[in-house]
Parts: sequence; structure tokens; C-alpha cells
Amino acid sequence: MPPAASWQTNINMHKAGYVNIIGKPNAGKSTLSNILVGEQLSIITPKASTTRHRILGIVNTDQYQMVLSDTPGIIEPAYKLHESMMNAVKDSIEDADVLIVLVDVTNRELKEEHIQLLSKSKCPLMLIINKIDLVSQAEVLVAIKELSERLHPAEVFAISALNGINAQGLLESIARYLPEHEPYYPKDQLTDRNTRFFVSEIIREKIFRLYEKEIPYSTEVIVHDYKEEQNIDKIYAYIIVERDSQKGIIVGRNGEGIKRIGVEARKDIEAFVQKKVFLDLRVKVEENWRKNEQKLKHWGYLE
Ligand SMILES: Nc1nc2c(ncn2[C@@H]2O[C@H](COP(=O)(O)OP(=O)(O)OP(=O)(O)O)[C@@H](O)[C@H]2O)c(=O)[nH]1
Ligand SMILES: [Mg+2]
Repeated sequence: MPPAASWQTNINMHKAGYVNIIGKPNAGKSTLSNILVGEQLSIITPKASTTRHRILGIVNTDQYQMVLSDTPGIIEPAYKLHESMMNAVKDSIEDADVLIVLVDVTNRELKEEHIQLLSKSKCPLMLIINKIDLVSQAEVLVAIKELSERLHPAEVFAISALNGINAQGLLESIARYLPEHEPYYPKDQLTDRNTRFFVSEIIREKIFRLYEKEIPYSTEVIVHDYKEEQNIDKIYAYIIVERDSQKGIIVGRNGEGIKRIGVEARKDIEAFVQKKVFLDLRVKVEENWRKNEQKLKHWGYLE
């Protein structure tokens, strides 16, 4: 048995903290968060503004607990929904122990107001340049120079979140900035979200992938009943749209649209819950839900 003193030192040395990833829509925040956590917690699509909530992903080792927070992209609010998404961004700047500013090297202009927003943070800022697989090394160096001058980061990294390039080194670097602290969550916990949330996100991801224009943005998914039986999970969800015309588009000719969402989502949900799944999807119209404070509150967007 080790002497009491060394055991004591280990407890004291435990590090824990909130590491918040922020950046413009489509920068790769969810891809990075997933690769660091090692699980597909956040949905990823080629469309901007996929993520609507803060989602915590927790990395646990004996030495530390890193609570990563994936956030919606920084946007100009046009709807009440967007205000809630931007509040998630602002909160994540304020409550971070380490702030990761993720920048897509191919879309790297930062507005002055974004720099102002970031300057409110009082913690170490790590600048991470993403998607380096898409450009030359020379361009990466230019981006590092340009952005470092404006953001004054404690550290800079260049990565490809998609291919995992430099991801392990990044994880180790972030860990060095974590303050000494006891764990915030049980050490076997991976996220703060429940199964219903992930199921609705999987369905929403299919809609982002299968539909164009305003349809994905006008859609919300609500799991309204979840029955766990011995060999099967029975899940009942509403796909909420803003107008009757959108309902028709989601359902599709002879119901083919909604059937395809159901088939694809069920496959992923079964892999996620590791069980057979029955999925019942219905489309409901809630006029202008994105502007409706009551609805947004009810669905967990507004505090
Ligand atoms: N080529 C390349 N593509 C990437 C990389 N990282 C992410 N992507 C792609 O960029 C797109 C957006 O990725 P997400 O992780 O959803 O981006 P996000 O910042 O979470 O986006 P929002 O949630 O919409 O704000 C997806 O198509 C990803 O596959 C990368 O390193 N290289
Ligand atoms: Mg995202």
C-alpha cells in the first residue's frame, strides 16, 4: 500500500475545468469536441448553424477531468432562437477555465465585435486553426500570424479535426491549463445530456442532411415518449415545422421523405442505445416556433 502522504498528494494534484470551444458556424467545433471526447456526442453536418445548444462532453483520466463544451456558432441573431444560441456562446466565454477559439483556415475573418466578445474572457485563450488539410503550410503560417496578432492567445495549434491531425497533442496541451480542482462530475460520466436529447439530435441530423434551404432551420425535434422494454426501446417523436407547406415537404410524396428520415435515424439510434428500436415519427406544425418565447422555453432553449 502506498504511504498516506503520496496518496494525499495525488488527490491534491487532480485537475478539472471547463474547456469551451467557440467559433463561427461550420468551423468544426462539433467535430473537434467529438474527437477529443472520443464519442459522437454532437451532430456534424456540412450546413452552418447545426448545433443549437451547449453540449458537454467529459474527458476523464486519473489526473484530470476536462469538461468540454461544444457551442452553437457565433451568429447575428435574427430570431428568438438565435438569441438563445448566442446566449449559450456568451455564457461559454464567461464560465470557461480554458477558452478554445476555433477558426476555419479557409474562412478566418473575425469581426471586431467578435474580438471584443472574446476579450471579456479572463482565462487562457487557445487559438486553434482548423481544416489545415485544405490549404498549404504557408497559408497556415499566415493565418497563425494574422490571428495571433489580434487575439493574443496563450498558445496556438494547427489541426485537422476531420482527420485527427494534432488532436492528441492538443488534448495534452489543454490539460496543462486546467486548474487544480476536484472532479465536477462522477468520473464515469461522459455528458450532461440524456438519451432523449441524443435521439432528437440524431433525427435532426437526418433532416439537416436530407433537406435543403430553410427546412432544416425551421425544424425542431421533440421526443415526447420513450418506453424502455426488455428487448426494444419504443420512441415517439414529433418533427415540428413552422408552416403547413413545410409539413408537406418533410412528409414527401407518398410519405417517402419521413420514411427515409425514420429508417436512417433508427439505424443510428440503435447503434447509440445498443438495442433494437421502434421509432414513431409524426410531423406537427407550430407556427413561427422560432420566435415563440413560450415554446422555446418549453423546449429548453431559454432559461
Ligand atoms: N476538410 C475539413 N473539414 C472539416 C474539418 N473539421 C470539420 N470539417 C467539416 O466542416 C463541417 C462543419 O463541421 P461541424 O463540426 O459541424 O462544425 P461546427 O463548428 O460544429 O458547426 P455549427 O454547429 O454549425 O456551428 C462538416 O462538414 C465537417 O466534416 C477539417 O479539419 N477538415
Ligand atoms: Mg456544431
